[in-house]
Amino acid sequence: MRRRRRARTVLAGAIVATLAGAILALVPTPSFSVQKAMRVDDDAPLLSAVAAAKDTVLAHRESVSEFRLIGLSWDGDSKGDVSVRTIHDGTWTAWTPLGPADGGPDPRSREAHPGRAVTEPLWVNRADGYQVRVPSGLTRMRVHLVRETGPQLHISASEPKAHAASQQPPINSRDSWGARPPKTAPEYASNVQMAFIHHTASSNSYGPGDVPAILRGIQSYHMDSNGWNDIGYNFLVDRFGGLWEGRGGGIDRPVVGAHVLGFKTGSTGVAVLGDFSNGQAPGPAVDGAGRLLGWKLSLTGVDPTGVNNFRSGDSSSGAKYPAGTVVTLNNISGHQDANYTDCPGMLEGQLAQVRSTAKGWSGAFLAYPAGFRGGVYVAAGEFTGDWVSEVVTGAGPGGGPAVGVWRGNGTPLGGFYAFPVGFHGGVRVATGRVEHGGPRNVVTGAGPGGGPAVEVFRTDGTNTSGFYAYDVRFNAGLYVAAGPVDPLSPDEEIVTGAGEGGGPHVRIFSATGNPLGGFMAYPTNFGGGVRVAVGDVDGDGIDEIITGAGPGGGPHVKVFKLNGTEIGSFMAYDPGFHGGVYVGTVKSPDGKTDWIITGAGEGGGTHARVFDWHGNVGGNGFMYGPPNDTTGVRLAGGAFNATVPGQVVVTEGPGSIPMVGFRRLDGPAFFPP
Ligand SMILES: [Ca+2]
Ligand SMILES: [Ca+2]
Ligand SMILES: [Ca+2]
Repeated sequence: MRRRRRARTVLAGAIVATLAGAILALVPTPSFSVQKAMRVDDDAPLLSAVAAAKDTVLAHRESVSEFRLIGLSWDGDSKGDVSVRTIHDGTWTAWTPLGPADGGPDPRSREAHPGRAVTEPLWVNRADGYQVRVPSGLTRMRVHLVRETGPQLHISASEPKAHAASQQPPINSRDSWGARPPKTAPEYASNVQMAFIHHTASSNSYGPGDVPAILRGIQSYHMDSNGWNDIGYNFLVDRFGGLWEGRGGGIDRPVVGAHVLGFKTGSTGVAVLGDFSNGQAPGPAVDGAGRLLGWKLSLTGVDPTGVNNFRSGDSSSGAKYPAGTVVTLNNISGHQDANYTDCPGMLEGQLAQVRSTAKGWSGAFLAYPAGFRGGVYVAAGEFTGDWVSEVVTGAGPGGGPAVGVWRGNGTPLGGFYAFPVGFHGGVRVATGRVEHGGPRNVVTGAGPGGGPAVEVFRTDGTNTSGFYAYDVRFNAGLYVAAGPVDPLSPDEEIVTGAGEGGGPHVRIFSATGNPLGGFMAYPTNFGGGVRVAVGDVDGDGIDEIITGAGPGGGPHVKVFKLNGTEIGSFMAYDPGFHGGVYVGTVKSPDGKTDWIITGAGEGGGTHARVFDWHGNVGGNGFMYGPPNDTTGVRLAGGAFNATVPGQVVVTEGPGSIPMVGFRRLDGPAFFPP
């Protein structure tokens, strides 16, 4: 046995800094030019009959001061077809229909202004004339022209803000688009339970530098023409994937918007800038909406792929769901799911992708830079004396041997390299009180190419011991677990399982490498490797050793005593699944024993299951990722939040973002304080 000590670099700060930098790099920084405040001018044009179209009248104005956004209003209800075209430098645009502005505040709210119909605003970029076609007989028809006027704005094109230690994506603040303050203080709901996606009537060819002006134009129209308190949407997403704070009041608070009749309280409204009536929303915008909602919904523990029952508060005539109606809606829905509208156009068909992306970003925190796709190994243990578990992560293949120690809310407690910096085979992790008389340790095992090295650390990176678990030539990698499996020694033990390409050899050691036992967990010709966990599954006060077969072997889980006696054996998934199975343990609800938790290996869905040691199903289990996710899932049990029963920390395999999430045994996400 060999003992190795080397200088360890504490990485917590570096990991966080790299993380923030990687996220910020994803969004292009818009270029800003001279910008001015926006104002709505009301025009009352003369109307003339249209020869070719009965019951339609036309208004025509040219050589007016430049305007950037246009909309109409009249007394009474929305009726008939309204369309508009504009002229700039002598060139007319095509006719564009203007739908009713159906995303208003609830009829009885203080923002409602009944008695006047308003169309959606249309962003025209630059125009100096217009024609509108409207049904004849409209009373007090007005054309609203939003113009850049007034004082020049000093817009700070600063980098959008992101929280380094959570998955909050960078969001451009209201200052960055020159928002006007709301007329009165914002209203708040008790929480956010769902999200609605919208599109906006605007060109799909705007540049990044146009976005602040578009937002100011929409805000002016909503405040001055619609009479609302502020811009109606809580967030806006541009076609480049940039995220923008909409309605004021705090991006992480349940600000009541004015975006969907009957359901605005307790929902958040996200508008994608563009008209998707006849085409799909661009990929970066769909991705941006997903990343935004993965974070926003996570603040209240809402599953982005789930459904729930919502009660309409819409008492307006012609409501799709009259007040009091309970409607089952996706937690991320399109505007048209709640109101009579075509919004958000073909983006409605892309909402599955938004939900799926949101789910991927709905974990508690990123353990490594967002672009890292090597997968994350995970363990849990109590390091700080507060009875609340911490999380230990090990980077998967390709990522350098970086280990992180985290509070459940993503605050880093420690970080270090478990092996030489140039090693990229991945780091498997476990926790246990293995160091004689010492604190709880982090135990690491090298992935493929790292030799049979096991290392023992304290959370500050101090390397207290290390040894080779197998023959020095063994290079297939190994899995580790730690716990009190041998009652004859005062400290906890380290359990190793040979990796893919090795035999099914499980060994037990003291922290200094003193061998205490070993056995073959599967037939000796099985070369798929053995994942290991420990837990007292039979309640005798001594931990058993749980094994999960690696790839090629079927999802075979076994339970052993220290001396190799097999006391349990079952298939965790369909026997035809050969992607391997990860194992862990979690306290059973009565607290008397540990249950076995399993995660499907790579190639499988993110299916987590719960068993007792006989293989009886002990809980519902859950799918962690979206249905089409085949990265597999790794997990460890712990006590991360005193108010939540049966808790696991979850990560995914190669191909997924390096997110750490938390689930109850019956599936719902939760977020440690
Ligand atoms: Ca703790
Ligand atoms: Ca012991
Ligand atoms: Ca036991």
